[in-house]
Amino acid sequence: MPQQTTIRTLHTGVLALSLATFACQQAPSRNAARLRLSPPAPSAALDVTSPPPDQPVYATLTSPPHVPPATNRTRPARVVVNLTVKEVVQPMADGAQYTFWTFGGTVPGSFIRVRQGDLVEFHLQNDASSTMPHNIDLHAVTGPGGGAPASFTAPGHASTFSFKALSSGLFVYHCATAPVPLHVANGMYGMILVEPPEGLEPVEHEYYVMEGDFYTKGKYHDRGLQAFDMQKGIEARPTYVVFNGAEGSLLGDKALQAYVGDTVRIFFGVGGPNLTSSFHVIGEIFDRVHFEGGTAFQNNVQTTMVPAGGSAIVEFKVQVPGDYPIVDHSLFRAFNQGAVGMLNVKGPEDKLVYSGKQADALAKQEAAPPKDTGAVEPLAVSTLTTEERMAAGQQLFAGNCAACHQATGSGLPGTIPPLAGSDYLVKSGKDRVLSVALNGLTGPIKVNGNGYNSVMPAWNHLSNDELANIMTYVLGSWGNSGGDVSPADVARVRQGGAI
Ligand code: HEC
Ligand SMILES: [Cu+2]
Repeated sequence: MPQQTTIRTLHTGVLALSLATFACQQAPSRNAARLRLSPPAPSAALDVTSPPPDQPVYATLTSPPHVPPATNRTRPARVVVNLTVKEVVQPMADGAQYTFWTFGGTVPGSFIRVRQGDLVEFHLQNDASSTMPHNIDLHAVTGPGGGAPASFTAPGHASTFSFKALSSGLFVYHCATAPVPLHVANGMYGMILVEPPEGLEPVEHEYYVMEGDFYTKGKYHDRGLQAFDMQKGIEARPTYVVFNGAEGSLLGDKALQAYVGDTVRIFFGVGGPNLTSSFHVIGEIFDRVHFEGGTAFQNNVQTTMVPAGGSAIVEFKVQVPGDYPIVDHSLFRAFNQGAVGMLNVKGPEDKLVYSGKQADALAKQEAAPPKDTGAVEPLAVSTLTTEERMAAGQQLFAGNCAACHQATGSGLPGTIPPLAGSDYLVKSGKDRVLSVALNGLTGPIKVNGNGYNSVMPAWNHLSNDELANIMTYVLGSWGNSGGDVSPADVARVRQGGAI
């Protein structure tokens, strides 16, 4: 149960920290080291007439975030692709499942890699357990429907068609069976890379990431199997916006990895069905972006826009170790709908490229009066025990409060009051403490004999449940007096306004 909050906490925590750091720090001379001096190799003449060689090549397909190895071929070949459509129940977020329709069992579907001029022999199988017919429209195909009419396949059947990969580029594929947006909204998309004849420049890491918007009857983080919501889809009001088919698919031990000095190439696509992504890696600059997945590229890009059914190839060298959140820079999607992943860079520091924090002093600040947004949530029936509240609260505290009050509750001398053993907590009582958390706090206060005069932000965007968990954790930790805070307590204080 406490698991439920982990990812959200992770988001808010890592993002808040990274964004703050990102906003405050300058990284001089960043670009200097990044100019690519070598122009891309010239395109070889396209050979569309040579007959396919006798021996077919069987395409290696990979699940996200992995990418098949380079084709390393100097001639076109007949490439056989075997792809099976499967309808599967998988997590959308901690505690929330969804019935995804997939190409190859994953969202996005298996990555396909061929070479310009290849003759691709495509075998689309629809698993016998499927409830629907499906097909495939590959944007790499020149021909009606991108292969859709030729590949319409009932459950338990298989279809075959062939196409010549005439143009190089990174192309989205998707199901185009009616109702098309429903099939796409259920996860039926993936990508095919058509390499130029000279191949792509070798890099240390290639990754496969796609963003998609999902529409469920339940709210974000509602638990259990979630049903598709057609109306939300039509109105483009997604419940989830995620990378690689699930919140957290690129977090924790699933974060993308690189080492200082490596070049990372991300094959990034947007399945949609509705949204355009503002693709960004916090703390990095894309050295090179093949925008829209095409041949031309642009250097030194902060955020690249990728349309639904479109792609981009982004490349960047990593110089500084640390965590780099991968986001849709339409930030509510990153903070509140799941669109955040992580690139973890290991290796030695380079303090000339990035110093880290060099000083921290209190700046004079006009304190804004706390505002009450008047948001009132319906009362959820709470089923958590105090232990579960404590565990969930610890995660939420780490993501929301620990940046200032510290994980140990010690605060920071002179600027942030302690929550550990705070006499202020004892004197104030539950409602007043909840009011502080909901509405924030400004002006001089005394905690354990020490004066503080700073600004504590309001946390009224957190749910009653989340605040109840946090305050139960605060009251029950670090030698504090204990006490169970319920969502109903939070709702009461929220409705009553600041006290
Ligand atoms: C941006 C820094 C910051 C964050 C984040 C923050 N606080 Fe505070 N908090 C403060 C400051 C500063 C004060 C003292 C305000 C003043 O001087 O009037 C304070 C005061 C408090 C107090 C009352 C004083 C005490 O020590 O008992 C409580 C309770 C409290 N915070 C709880 C929380 C909780 C719970 C969270 C997370 C939901 C949180 N704070 C997040 C900065 C922060
Ligand atoms: Cu389909």
